[in-house]
Amino acid sequence: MSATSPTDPATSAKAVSAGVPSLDVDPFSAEFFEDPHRIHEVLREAGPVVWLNKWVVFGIARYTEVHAVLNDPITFCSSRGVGLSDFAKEKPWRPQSIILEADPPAHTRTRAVLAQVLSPTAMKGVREHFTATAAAKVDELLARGSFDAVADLAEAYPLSVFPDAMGLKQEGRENLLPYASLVFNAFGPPNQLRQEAIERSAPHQAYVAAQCQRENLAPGGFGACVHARADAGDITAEEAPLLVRSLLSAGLDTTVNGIGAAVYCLARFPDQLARLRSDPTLARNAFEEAIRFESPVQTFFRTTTREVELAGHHIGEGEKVLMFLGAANRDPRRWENPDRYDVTRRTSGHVGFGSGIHMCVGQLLARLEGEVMLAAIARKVGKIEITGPVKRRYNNTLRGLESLPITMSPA
Ligand code: OVV
Repeated sequence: MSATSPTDPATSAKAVSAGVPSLDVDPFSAEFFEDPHRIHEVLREAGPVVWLNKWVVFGIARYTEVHAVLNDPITFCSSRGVGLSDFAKEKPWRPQSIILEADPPAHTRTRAVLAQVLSPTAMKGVREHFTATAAAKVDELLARGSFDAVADLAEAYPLSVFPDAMGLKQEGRENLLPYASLVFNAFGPPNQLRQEAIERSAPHQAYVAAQCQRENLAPGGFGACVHARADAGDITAEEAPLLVRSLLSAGLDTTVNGIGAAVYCLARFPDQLARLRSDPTLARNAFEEAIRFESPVQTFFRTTTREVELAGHHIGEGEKVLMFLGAANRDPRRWENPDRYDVTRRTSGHVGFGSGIHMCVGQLLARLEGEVMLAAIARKVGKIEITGPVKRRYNNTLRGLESLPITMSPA
């Protein structure tokens, strides 16, 4: 694959005028999903800003620029969508998210509501149950010995705690992962992954829309908590179901892929499992490092609201900028030995949860799930061995596995 190449003059004019190197790589292709790291390096080395011919957008893969764009949300807005599609030019595939796809001041109010629903105090209320459920899951899996770490652990554990914590009824929960997969595929370009997901989306969308209604959310759950904020006057009764929808969109598949990343790391780096076992208090940092190392959320876009200089390059108004979070999280300009999974690394500053005003509002819930699962593994598991073919799952935004056959032996 060539790093740079002559390009179609119609699509490259903006890049040429910006003096930006243009590349033909497709970051939403199976080839890229199978091995993003080599091409991430090509993207970083080509320059601080690149032009991606395939999708006619700017790209940034270095830590400094990704961090800068995330922290200038007025210039690099979210309200025109954080996928490839520009909502100023195309109708969104579903009603726009009122938190993810919003800018200040509208965003400030909805963000405050979800931040309160997912606050440290709210985490205290579920921590004990999440911890006991993780311990029981690891005991069950140790008794089985050999299993699929994706279906039986990375999916099974969040599915055993998150839908209950939301207050969802039992019926229809099989729609949750397909719906989330659809949402994250839909941020990508109009490739087969996105188009097929949207074609099959009607039953999943109908399920989620119904579960967002107040009467379908059990008292005490996160869903009911969102609706309670409408009573308090913080949001309108019409906004509450849309914020519940954000929790159902972003709250499950992300932690599935985060926990999956952590188990895959511990399986590949036995010395790091040994270090974690020697000090289970490292569990929370071991999870954070897995988020940096694998970056379960690989990419988001922003749209420029004005002409802007980025690393000396001119970008016009209304341009999509693709941020490679996974590449920034392994940028050797920022990280020492970036390709090493190190449970004792100082992980702060990684952009796996984003940065700035849109930084993951559910990060405490994600970290709680990751920490208690890795703490249970640290205390109970002696060895993790990969025992069969590792299969990757393809998604336009999420990085993770379809299958990870492992054998876990007790400590
Ligand atoms: C962070 C995220 C991902 C997907 C969906 C949403 C948010 C939402 O607000 O719906």
